[in-house]
Amino acid sequence: MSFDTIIKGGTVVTASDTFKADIGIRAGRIAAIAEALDDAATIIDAGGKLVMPGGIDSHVHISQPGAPDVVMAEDFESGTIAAAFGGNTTVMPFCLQQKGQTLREALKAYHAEADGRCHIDVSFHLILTDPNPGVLGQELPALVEEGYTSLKVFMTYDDMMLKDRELLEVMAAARRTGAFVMIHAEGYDTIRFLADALEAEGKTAPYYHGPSRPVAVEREATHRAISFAEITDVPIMIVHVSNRQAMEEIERARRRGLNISGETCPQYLVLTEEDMDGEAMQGAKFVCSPPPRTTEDQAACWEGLQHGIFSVFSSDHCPYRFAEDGKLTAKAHDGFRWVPNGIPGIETRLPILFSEGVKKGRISLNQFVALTATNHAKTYGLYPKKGTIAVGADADIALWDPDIVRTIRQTDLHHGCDYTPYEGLEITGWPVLTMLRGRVVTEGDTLVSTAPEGQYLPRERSPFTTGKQIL
Ligand code: DUC
Ligand code: ZN
Ligand code: ZN
Repeated sequence: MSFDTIIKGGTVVTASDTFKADIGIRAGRIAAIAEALDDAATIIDAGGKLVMPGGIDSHVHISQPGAPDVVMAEDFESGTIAAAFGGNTTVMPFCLQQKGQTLREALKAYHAEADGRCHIDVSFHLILTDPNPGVLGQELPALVEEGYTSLKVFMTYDDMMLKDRELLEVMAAARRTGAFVMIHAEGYDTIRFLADALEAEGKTAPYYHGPSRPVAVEREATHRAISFAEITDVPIMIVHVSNRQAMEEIERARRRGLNISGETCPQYLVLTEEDMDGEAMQGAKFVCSPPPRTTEDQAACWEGLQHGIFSVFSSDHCPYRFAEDGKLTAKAHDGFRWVPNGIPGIETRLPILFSEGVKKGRISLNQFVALTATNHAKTYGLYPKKGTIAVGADADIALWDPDIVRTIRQTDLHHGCDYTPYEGLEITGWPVLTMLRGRVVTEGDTLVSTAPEGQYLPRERSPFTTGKQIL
């Protein structure tokens, strides 16, 4: 039996097992896993390496329109290249419906940006900002059938927030259609109330972004979202959870038998509120929402990852340059509330979790794979085509050197942003080769992929919505 490629002599890691094996790849898929395979056009020596499913980052923002004077520092070409260098083979950006737009108009614009430019596979979640009867009654059911099976809603931001009644209507529509709902849980009015008070006291520096969105703001919104999910009987994912109290809301809801999932991100493991304090607007480099918290909240997020309260670990890559078209607009100098929310992380998500998690003994290798690939594929309807190493799965694979020591430096990264909030962080373990459907995309510091081979992935409904729960 001959193969296009054999990955030879590595240690294969899945969400459940770790074992020595060769992997035979044919026509872009894994065709065999065995003790020893021979006979292939290409043999890749994986001796001393970990052979893991390519990462799936189910929470990234790419080419997302924002305020008129602000430009997102990433397009689909740079974003998917950076993701590949960071060991990923699929990313799931959001397609933002702007107020007054139909979902189809928003999708048309995003596909025009993405199609033909991606170096790894891509699939869109929808962001609903205008859930009118046409959107919920006609567009959404049709789009779910076409494979746009997840959506995000916001409980804050002037141009995105939904009122409580609208959140309930979206959840009810999700129940009818089988769409899976992701929630940005921070309360609009609580933030406005606190931000107004801080501004009145002249507290306008980026540091005050944190005090304007304290833990109670996130906890209250998380509790409200979970209550709405209970009332409408839908499973939901609380995204980018930053602290113990919000995590405990999810834990309590689960104990009551509710189907509530949670996600956390690198910024809540290695950054704190102190990072937003700095001279000359430096703190703006760390402004994201929810904001980074305390070391105690970091410990809580680790517990959430260890105990399965958080089933997915995503980057929430949302990059803006430290420049006039990003973090430093004229208005941003006037006050923290105008600093664009979001930080880059698409390339550093996996190394940070590997180094801080696996290498420091906080999580196992198998938990690493589950949290960064398998659970994303399962949750969002891509499994078993994506997210695992198994016969028949796409040959989306990352080879890792588990012992290489590197320091995160902006100058070494490939993302479109001009800084990294993780500058100087020492990392042990880094992906050294990323393969998409059997073709090498990146190797070491080299972009091997010359033409963008990434495909758009329509998805099945989440098993959370169909009752076939598999996590
Ligand atoms: N929410 C996100 O998911 N990303 C960046 C900013 C935000 O508020
Ligand atoms: Zn959000
Ligand atoms: Zn996000």
